Amino acid sequence: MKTVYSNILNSISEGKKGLAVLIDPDKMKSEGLSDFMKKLNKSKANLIFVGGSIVDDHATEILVTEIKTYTNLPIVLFPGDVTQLTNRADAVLFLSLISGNNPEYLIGKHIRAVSKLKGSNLEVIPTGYVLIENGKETAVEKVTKTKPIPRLNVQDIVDTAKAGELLGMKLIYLEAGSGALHPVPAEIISFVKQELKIPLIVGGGIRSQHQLETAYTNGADIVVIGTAFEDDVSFFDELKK
Ligand code: 1GP
Repeated sequence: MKTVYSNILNSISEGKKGLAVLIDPDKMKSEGLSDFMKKLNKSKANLIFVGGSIVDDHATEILVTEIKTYTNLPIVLFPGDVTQLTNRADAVLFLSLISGNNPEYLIGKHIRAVSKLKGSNLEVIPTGYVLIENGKETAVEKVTKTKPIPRLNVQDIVDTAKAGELLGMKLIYLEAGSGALHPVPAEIISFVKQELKIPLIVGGGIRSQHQLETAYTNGADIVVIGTAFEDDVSFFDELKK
């Protein structure tokens, strides 16, 4: 059953905020997964994103299969490349990097994904991915060879997100980048949210309960956190159910 997107919409209509834990197959070691998942299961997290900028072939499939043995939470691929697609997950964010001008990440990789998605049960969720400057160069920037939108260019960011919605995307993801020095500023989240009718995801550099709440109160429907949990698994304790 392809229910990930409809569940996101239902949660929003019930006034519930989402928390997605991002697990990078390149960084998560198999021996640490059991403890990590125990903590995750006791936390408020309601989605698991799996992906990274640079991931070995098959590492995603192996990790997703292992994660499934610990949880029933939906597993959503957040792929940096076509090689990360696996049928074992529930859904995939079909990301188009609309803040950049690299055709490979706007449409190129998507074309190559089609043959892999044919006959697959993955729920495909078209997502406009908007990279915002955070104070340092991030992996996304290096890998995609695109520049983030400067954080002071608020109108550009708002218009980019809105253009994604008008193109028919079902989610907008405002990304400061993994391990960002500064998360997406509150006012940017707020201005983007005011323009959008589709759900808004915010991620990158969120390391505290306060930053999480700030993103929520300014309009994020789902917040994505990866690095803070990787660095210190006890952060889950602050976000218990
Ligand atoms: C990165 O938005 C995600 O793509 C999460 O970022 O690792 O900084 O939490 P962090």
